[in-house]
Amino acid sequence: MLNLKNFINYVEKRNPNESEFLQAVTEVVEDIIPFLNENYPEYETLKILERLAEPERVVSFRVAWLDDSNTVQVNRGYRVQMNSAIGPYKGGLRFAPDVNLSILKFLAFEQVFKNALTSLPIGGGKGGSDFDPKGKSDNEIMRFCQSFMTELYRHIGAETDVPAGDIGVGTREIGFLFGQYKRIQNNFTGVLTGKGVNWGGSYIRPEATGYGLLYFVACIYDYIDQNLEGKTVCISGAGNVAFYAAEKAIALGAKVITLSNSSGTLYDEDGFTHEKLTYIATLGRNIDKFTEKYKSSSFHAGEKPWQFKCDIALPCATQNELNGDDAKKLIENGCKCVAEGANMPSTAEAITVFHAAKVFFAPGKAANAGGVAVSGLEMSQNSIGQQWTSAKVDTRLKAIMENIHKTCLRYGKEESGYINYLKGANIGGFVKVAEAMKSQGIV
Ligand code: NDP
Ligand code: 2IT
Repeated sequence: MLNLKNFINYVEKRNPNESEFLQAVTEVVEDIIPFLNENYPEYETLKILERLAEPERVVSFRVAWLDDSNTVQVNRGYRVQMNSAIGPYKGGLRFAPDVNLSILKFLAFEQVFKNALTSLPIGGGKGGSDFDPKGKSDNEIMRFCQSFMTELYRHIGAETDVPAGDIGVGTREIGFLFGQYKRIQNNFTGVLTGKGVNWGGSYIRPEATGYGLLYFVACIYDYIDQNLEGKTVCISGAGNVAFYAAEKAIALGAKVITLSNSSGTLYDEDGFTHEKLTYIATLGRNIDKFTEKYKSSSFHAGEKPWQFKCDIALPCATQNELNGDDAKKLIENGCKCVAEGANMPSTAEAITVFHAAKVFFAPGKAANAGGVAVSGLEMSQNSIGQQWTSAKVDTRLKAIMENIHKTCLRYGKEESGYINYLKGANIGGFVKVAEAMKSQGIV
């Protein structure tokens, strides 16, 4: 019998000082080990869990580049190729000053389960750099991306490893990375997703994570015979995921009252509208300027959104942005549903609070899988040399999110009737990857 404590100690010993990676592994094995002891005892001798917690390959490399004042800058680039049992490694690239191996390993580990849940043939990976894009010129971003790809290109490929965006990496960066890959390899191929729609990208990819998150939340409410009409929503972040989550929430009849970034939280008691969101998009990171135009709003410097009364909370910024105290505050204020647009935004303490209060808690690996799902659809379109309409991609995205919701119900429904979405997602993702690993032998 596998023992939870022993396994966590084993992972901790092998990966010292990697707190985020340990947190992500713990969050999964707490559900997997009891399930596995009961249903798949043979996986212990096959060391399936030990293998899942060990990246197939990690590359780390120097990225040197010249800034606009002709000063040499040195950053560190990484790619964590976690698991390829069900398809080529797939997952985003993050450019942010706090990027380190622990963060990329946690993200790559989560990605393995998330990608399996989409039901598409994609393995898990993640990469990035400690490069800080804030305040950099377009030319600096381009030179950094070119230098980064000049090493990364030898480790990736349309059927090997297909990176995409994440924090600090959007269509502009994917463009510079793609241009450099094509120049080095002399090959126009689907080696990255999140490309522009007129050069190989898929419609709906920018919207996919936020839209998919709301399709998942709509499934949760549909399950209890309700809808989102009139529900109050707090969102954190003001980037790709947060923005399109807000847009879709509003379209589904909800009232979105917050957005945020690392400087603070923007609150609008009247709720954001499509017009207000369009205006926010023009403000860049200066979302506090919104209050000058809209008197119903206020900016709360240095604060998080979780103090405001809402029915639904959607953390869409970064890991560990919602702690145990925030969770308690949300519950006190009547919040009934928390769905993660970001990866691992809730701390372990916060998740314990949500489960104890029996609120719906949808983990990122299920709720934010829409982004990578449409990336998978972009890979399909590239490989057959076609581009599908927005309507077709959106319909497929919705079906994928509904299917993930069904998987969560299948493996996460408890005797009391409470749906433990975390357990459902962990087991649902695990079963597919573990069976593939077993079939492929000891590798
Ligand atoms: P963006 O770079 O577009 O936006 C990130 C947003 O989060 C910004 O508003 C940023 O504020 C805020 N933020 C980032 N770090 C912090 C921090 N430490 N404290 C407070 N706010 C912070 O990234 P995305 O929207 O793409 O990603 C957001 C989250 O969603 C991440 O966890 C990512 O892994 C996850 N995700 C992304 C997917 C995608 O397709 N893009 C798919 C699935 C998940 P500021 O500008 O001030 O830093
Ligand atoms: O966390 C994620 O799922 C992403 N950043 C998207 C990955 C992808 O390959 O589209």
